[in-house]
Amino acid sequence: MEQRSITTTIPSLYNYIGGRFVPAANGGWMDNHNPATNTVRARIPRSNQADVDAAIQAAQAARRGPWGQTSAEQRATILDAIADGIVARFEEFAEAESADTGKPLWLTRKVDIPRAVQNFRFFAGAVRHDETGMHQMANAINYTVRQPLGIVALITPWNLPLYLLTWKAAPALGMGNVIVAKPSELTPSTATLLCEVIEQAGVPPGVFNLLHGLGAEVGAPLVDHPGVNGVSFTGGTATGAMVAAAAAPKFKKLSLELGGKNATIIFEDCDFDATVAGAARAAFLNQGQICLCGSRILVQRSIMDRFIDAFVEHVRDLKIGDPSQPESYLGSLVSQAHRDKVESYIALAKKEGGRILTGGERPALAAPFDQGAFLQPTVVADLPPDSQTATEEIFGPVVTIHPFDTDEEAVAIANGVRYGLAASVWTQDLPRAHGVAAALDTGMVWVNTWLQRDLRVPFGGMKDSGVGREGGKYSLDFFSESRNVCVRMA
Ligand code: TXE
Repeated sequence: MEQRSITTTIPSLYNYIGGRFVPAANGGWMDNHNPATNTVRARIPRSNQADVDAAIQAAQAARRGPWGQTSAEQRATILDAIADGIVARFEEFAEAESADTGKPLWLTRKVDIPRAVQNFRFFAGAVRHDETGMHQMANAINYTVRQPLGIVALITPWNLPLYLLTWKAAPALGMGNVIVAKPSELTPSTATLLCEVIEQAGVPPGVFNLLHGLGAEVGAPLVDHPGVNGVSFTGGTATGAMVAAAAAPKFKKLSLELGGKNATIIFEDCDFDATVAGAARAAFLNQGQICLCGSRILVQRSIMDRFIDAFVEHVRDLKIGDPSQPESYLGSLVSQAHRDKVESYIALAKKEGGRILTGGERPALAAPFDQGAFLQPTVVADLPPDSQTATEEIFGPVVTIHPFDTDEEAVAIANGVRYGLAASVWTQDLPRAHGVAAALDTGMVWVNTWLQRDLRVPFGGMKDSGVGREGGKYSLDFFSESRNVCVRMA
């Protein structure tokens, strides 16, 4: 029986285990805040090991049930039904995502929620059209079959909550796995709504389970649980290292999408106005809280002064404030604690000799947003490219600008960090673009564009930005085990 009784005036969100919405076994709760107003908007279960055990038990039962007998076509039909279910409640999802994160409502309407829908539709198609190999020998044939990986743990962050959860859940379900998902404790709402949609789309109980709570109390025991066969994690690099340390000795399949310190490389022959706008979008979309954000802008010295003037003017025009207003390009950061962290980097930048060209302060906003975690888009110049500010992931609306003279110098600065997620190159010289793209130690390179996504392409990073690739067939590979069968013919 559903346990949905509300005992306080604050709405309660629940775990979803074995098809039932339930509180944490120990009865613990924690608050969920709207960071734009610093008010409590809901409470969530503060789950722990006991809830992980219950979710894994439910998942194991579901694995043995009818889900294990479904065809790819049946699962693809369910993915399409989930997409339809999100569309039917689009506005509810968009508003919940904006309230949990503080990001503008126009952004959740334009990017977060449409992309979640697209994830399910895309992987429905990918699963329908998936092919496996056949390798013929003189006297035998080999054929490859896929089977589900089993029970997969999906651990996701707060910056693109539904977008990233569905990026993993869609291919995991499509390949026939059962799931225990753990969204960020800061952004629990859309994941909970997704459980309702998934249930209505006909996913059997126990196939998709959701646990709320803190990383250390529920994420860590989930990764560690012997019943979990694979872990797909997106989050900070330090957390990713802990996840890898727990999962590797148990030989769990692991996909890690971690942090970035991505370079926007601007050459003197770029299309100037488009580049200024592109660099600003790459720096400040989602308040700079995207692992792909271009947080270091490298500019060829011959156009440095012109670029800085135009860029700073562009950034000063970006409006910040009430996330429900369409003119607010930036909303609030995800939490007061995260704003404190970002502000500590602005202080560090000054200490390291940086010059704040614009921003650096909290904006003056009317109530209730004066209580929110807002921070002006901030541009810093004059820092050495190897300074701490210019090499560590800040994950907020702060960008540093650095000059370079030659292509080789640009590549050396771009590669001179521990991360290797993405870069963008802005030039009208195609051979130069190809040459620079080839020399960059990053999993993704955009040329004259940024965050232009085709869901078929490999997504992931090099160096400390992660292990493995997701997207298209890479996701289908991750969420399955391939078995080769060799049949002797004569
Ligand atoms: O993320 P965490 P945090 C970066 C960004 C940010 C920093 C820290 O620089 O400032 O990471 O952010 C769960 N075992 N990115 O602390 O902790 C946690 O509950 C298992 C980049 O908010 O990495 C959440 O569900 N799980 C990034 C998820 O991990 C654990 C997006 C991610 O949280 C765990 C977010 C543990 N021991 C932050 N500890 C990106 N790549 O896009 C925590 N979690």
